[in-house]
Amino acid sequence: MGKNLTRKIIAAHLLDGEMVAGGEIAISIDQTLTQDATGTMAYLQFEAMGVPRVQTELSVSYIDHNTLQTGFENADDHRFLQTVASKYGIYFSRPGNGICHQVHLERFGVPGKTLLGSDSHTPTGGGIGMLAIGAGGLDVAVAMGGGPFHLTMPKVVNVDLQGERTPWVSAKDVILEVLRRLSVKGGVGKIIEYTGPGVKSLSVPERATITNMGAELGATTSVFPSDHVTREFLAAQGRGEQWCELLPDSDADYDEEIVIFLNELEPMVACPHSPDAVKKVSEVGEIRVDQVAIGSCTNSSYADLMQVSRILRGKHVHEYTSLVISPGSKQVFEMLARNGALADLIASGARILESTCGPCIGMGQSPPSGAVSVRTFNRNFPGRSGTADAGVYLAGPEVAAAAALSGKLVDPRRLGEFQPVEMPEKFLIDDSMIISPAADPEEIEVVRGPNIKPLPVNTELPVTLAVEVLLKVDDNITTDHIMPAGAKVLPLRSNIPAISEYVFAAVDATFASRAKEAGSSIVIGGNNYGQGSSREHAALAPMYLGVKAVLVKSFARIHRANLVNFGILPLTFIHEEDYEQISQGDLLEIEGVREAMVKGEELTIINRTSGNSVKVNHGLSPRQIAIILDGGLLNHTKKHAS
Ligand code: MIC
Ligand code: SF4
Repeated sequence: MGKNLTRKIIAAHLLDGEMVAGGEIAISIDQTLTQDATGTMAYLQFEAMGVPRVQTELSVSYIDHNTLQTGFENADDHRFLQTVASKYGIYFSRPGNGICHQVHLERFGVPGKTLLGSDSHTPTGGGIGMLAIGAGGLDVAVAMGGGPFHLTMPKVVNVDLQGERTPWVSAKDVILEVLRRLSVKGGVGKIIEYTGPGVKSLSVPERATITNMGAELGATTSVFPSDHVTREFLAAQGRGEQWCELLPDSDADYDEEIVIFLNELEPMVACPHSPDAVKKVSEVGEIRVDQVAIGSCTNSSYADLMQVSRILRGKHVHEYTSLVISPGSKQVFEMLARNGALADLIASGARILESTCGPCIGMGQSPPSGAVSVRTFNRNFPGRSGTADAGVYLAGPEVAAAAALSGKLVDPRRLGEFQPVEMPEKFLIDDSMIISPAADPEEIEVVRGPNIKPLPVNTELPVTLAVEVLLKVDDNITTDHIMPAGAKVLPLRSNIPAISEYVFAAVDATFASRAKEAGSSIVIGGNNYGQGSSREHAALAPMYLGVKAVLVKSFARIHRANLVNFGILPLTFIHEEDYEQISQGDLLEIEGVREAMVKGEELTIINRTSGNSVKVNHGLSPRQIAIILDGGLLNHTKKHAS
């Protein structure tokens, strides 16, 4: 049997382990990216490693999340990030230059390279044939220092795209169909590889929409081949020489296979409050829409926004619907401005925002109470928009534009003849907002504002773990539940003591104070615990509050890795029904936990409140066990360095 593309790229970067699904492997990382909401912590960790310059082929630091400057905090963090980048050999993409994933695709992505990013949507780079993986900031810091990235060797799923889309069916509908079939946990432990004759009908930004939202499947990443479409995209970005062909072997072997007949797809939406609650627009019915938001790293490319401007040209946004548009990058924004499309958008009544994440992460534009908001984004978790009782529908740009015009959710096929947007032969190339690192790094002083507090570190795992159950939650808890974002909380990303006050705030406002009182605690959860973002604050802040372990039915990949990195023991029930045996407030104990882990013995939790006992698993590799015993990766590295 031949090799699939995923295994080819992994094999070319394999440093340790065997490529057998389920086992731990280590790969080398060619490129890294960070963004400002996770970057401050990542660079504080990098600085602590004492490496004078990044060891990667390319590292880029983007400012795109925390751009509402309602106080000094975000602006101070930007200054820290710019000086750190300059000193340590990192390119710095200034605020205004665009969303990290969109800009990276345009200006830096190279087929066949590995990219590790401190953002869960790093797999956007899979659209250009990269093996692009999201991780916690500490893992990215290690990669910048030249260290390997450890991951569980995933299964490879082939999504075979057959046929061609009919008019008004977008790339978003393709990934919504995959989400409908696989669910938000269907991709855990898997890489999704797209093949088949339908691939060539998708442009690179359309492929990137699909790989971007593979994050919502919980997949390790998603990847497209690098073909003539990729070559043309790179040439149009003035980077034709960076192209190489990358295809799976014709008889490639896959662990699983799915076939999608593109011609059978219809315009779709993901209904509140989960990206896998997918329905055809025609099934949902013509519900009133209060807000439409177009943008984000999923759907704000040049062609996306050109299509929107064509739909809106000469018409007006409905009187009770607010339309906001945030272009994905300065390149997109400037091209729209120069070709007149921006004027059409403005004339239609659209509210134009800067090229950043903006409303996607609750940085402004929260919808009104009880509103319906149609967004071209990738996540519609409860409360993420900033309005607790708003219902967010995820859709492609065509559905969003149609809703903005009619004030209702309508099938865009009603709009008449579909005019596809041609990809430009040459994109507008101007990298003046990307600052190169300093030639004389010793002259650069890293500037730290008062918002940047030192990184807290954990203590070693105790001999016996005795903890109070602080909170018991259900399935599919997101990192937005654990560590909310939004305009109020995001400026505290560099200040763990302050941000920890918001842990689980929307689930249980007493969590932080009860955690501090309890001293040592545990959280109990259901399946797919920690889905969503890569934010290590969802581990770091609970750690600061004394959370020692998390016991769930199953974990999402990045969050579990973050728990290990910060020394929180990730446990799963051996028998899922034992979830019922534990209640909030119970006192739990694992006697001799350290010794049992070293000896590879089964772990038993004794419930001191009910008298029951429950068998649990940690599933950690020997490397991870050593990290947990030392109280996290920073302690572990320090201990071994001395
Ligand atoms: C998100 O979409 O949730 C974010 C904000 O981009 C996060 C990163 C963060 O929390 O800073 C992500 O996806 O990793
Ligand atoms: Fe930014 Fe939203 Fe993309 Fe996260 S998902 S990187 S917040 S645009």
